[in-house]
Amino acid sequence: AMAMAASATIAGELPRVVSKDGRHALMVDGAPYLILGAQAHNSSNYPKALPQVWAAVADAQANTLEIPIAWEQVEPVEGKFDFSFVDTLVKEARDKDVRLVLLWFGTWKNTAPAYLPEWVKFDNKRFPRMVDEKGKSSYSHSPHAVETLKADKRAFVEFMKHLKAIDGDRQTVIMVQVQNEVGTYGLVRDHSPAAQKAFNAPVPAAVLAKQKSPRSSSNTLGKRSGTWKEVYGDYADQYFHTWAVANYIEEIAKAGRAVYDLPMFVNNALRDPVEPLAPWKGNFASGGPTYDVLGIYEGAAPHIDVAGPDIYLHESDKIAKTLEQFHTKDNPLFVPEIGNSEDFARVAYAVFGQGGIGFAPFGIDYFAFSNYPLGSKATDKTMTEPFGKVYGAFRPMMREWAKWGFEGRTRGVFEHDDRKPQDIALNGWKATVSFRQRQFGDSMEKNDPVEGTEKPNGGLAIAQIADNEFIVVAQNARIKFDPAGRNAGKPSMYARVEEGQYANGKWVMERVWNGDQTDYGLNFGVKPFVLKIKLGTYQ
Ligand code: N0T
Repeated sequence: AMAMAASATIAGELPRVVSKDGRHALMVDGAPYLILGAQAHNSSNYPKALPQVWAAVADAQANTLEIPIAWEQVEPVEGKFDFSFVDTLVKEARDKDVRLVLLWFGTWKNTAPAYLPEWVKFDNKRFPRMVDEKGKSSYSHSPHAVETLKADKRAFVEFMKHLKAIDGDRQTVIMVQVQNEVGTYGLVRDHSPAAQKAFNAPVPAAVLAKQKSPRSSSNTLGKRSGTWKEVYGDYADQYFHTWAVANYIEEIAKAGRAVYDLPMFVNNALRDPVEPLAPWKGNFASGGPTYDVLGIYEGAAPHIDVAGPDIYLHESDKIAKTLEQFHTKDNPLFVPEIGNSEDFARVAYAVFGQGGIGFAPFGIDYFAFSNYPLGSKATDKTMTEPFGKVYGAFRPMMREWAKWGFEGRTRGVFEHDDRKPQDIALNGWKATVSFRQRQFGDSMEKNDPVEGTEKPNGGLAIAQIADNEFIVVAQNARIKFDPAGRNAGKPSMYARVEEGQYANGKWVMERVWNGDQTDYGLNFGVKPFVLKIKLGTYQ
């Protein structure tokens, strides 16, 4: 009955992000949905580019495509709108049975004004850029500029109106990203007269309610209300700029949702996730939704449901830390971008296992443009294949998985650079996940490493679907179970291990694993698959 309920969807219900007990779900057609995502390249928002995008999306087995819609493209002449690309895109997505997440490239794209229509780009009087203490222009537009906000908002509202008109009955488009990687490099905040005035005004109550002041020796004032400087000390410039950008985004998101109420999110070009927190010193884009200021976005931008990390850091400790930092009781874990090189594929197990709502490698697109060194050197099937393997295993049960995640039944790990085993605490059981193991035999042979495990590429996600029952999907990993908690100290063994898959909400068994296949733990090789495991204890 549980499985049936998971697949019972209601077409026509608007997608929304729901939260309960610190867990989150993206509801699509009335039921939790897992974004097995893929993001197209930055210049693939034209009809002629789409065939190469769809081919890559299909090979990656993605169920959702993230793709830009640029302000320059929809309003090339002020007040004249052209949504013909959106029409083509939505039609083709329906034909391919792929959902869409649209990325609004407006005032800021990677902090910069590159996607502004020409009539905005060069009219600094009407659409001013930020200025430093000496009045020198930054490259990046000011979040305090009334006319820029008005113009961006108008274009965005037209876009949302159009979406509602063509897709309001069907929701091919399930989410919208407002701007892309906002913030500013090289200048902590605007110093225009309007900005100065706001900087010396009291911090808005909505921000105070959500954003604590970091306690440190460099930040001694720490008042609970007052001006930005009084409340946030040495962090005031960054926090103020963050509020200004968040506020600008909120105005746009709110106006867009008033016309068509789709979930909306922002993405972040990360600051270093592991170095000790310190005031901005040119080391990241000030004003973006970095992990340390998610409270400002929550307070200032209630029409934004999620802030997601764009992960291009290859070090496993930094990736793990980032997943923690962007997963809070107020912020669902959603990875809107991650590099498209093979090493990132295993991170999907952690994101899906940790209750994340989605994951999307960047550059899943056969346009001959390599994203190396952020991502893969390859632009062909060798690039999409590692993601296709993972998505292929999750896809038939993505509705079940998303529901289990929302219920708090799932856990997930990815292999770290140290290759060490990782424990997973379950209800009544402890699982140990180890890597570089042979399928048959007990310990890793030092001089005989397992082929295909030269670099870390293991991952495992587990769902506890009953007291002693689990669904496990994994690659390049071994899992073993020991009794714990209510079962602690009892001898145990497998009651039954089935390989199979979900189909239309029902588990379909393909074979029972036993003998050599279970004697040394349950071993997953290079191709992911799904096991349903029942454990038992005796006296
Ligand atoms: C991303 C993408 C695209 C380890 C880069 C990443 C996308 C944007 N920016 O291909 O431009 O539109 O959101 C910034 C990565 C910063 C460097 C990290 C060093």
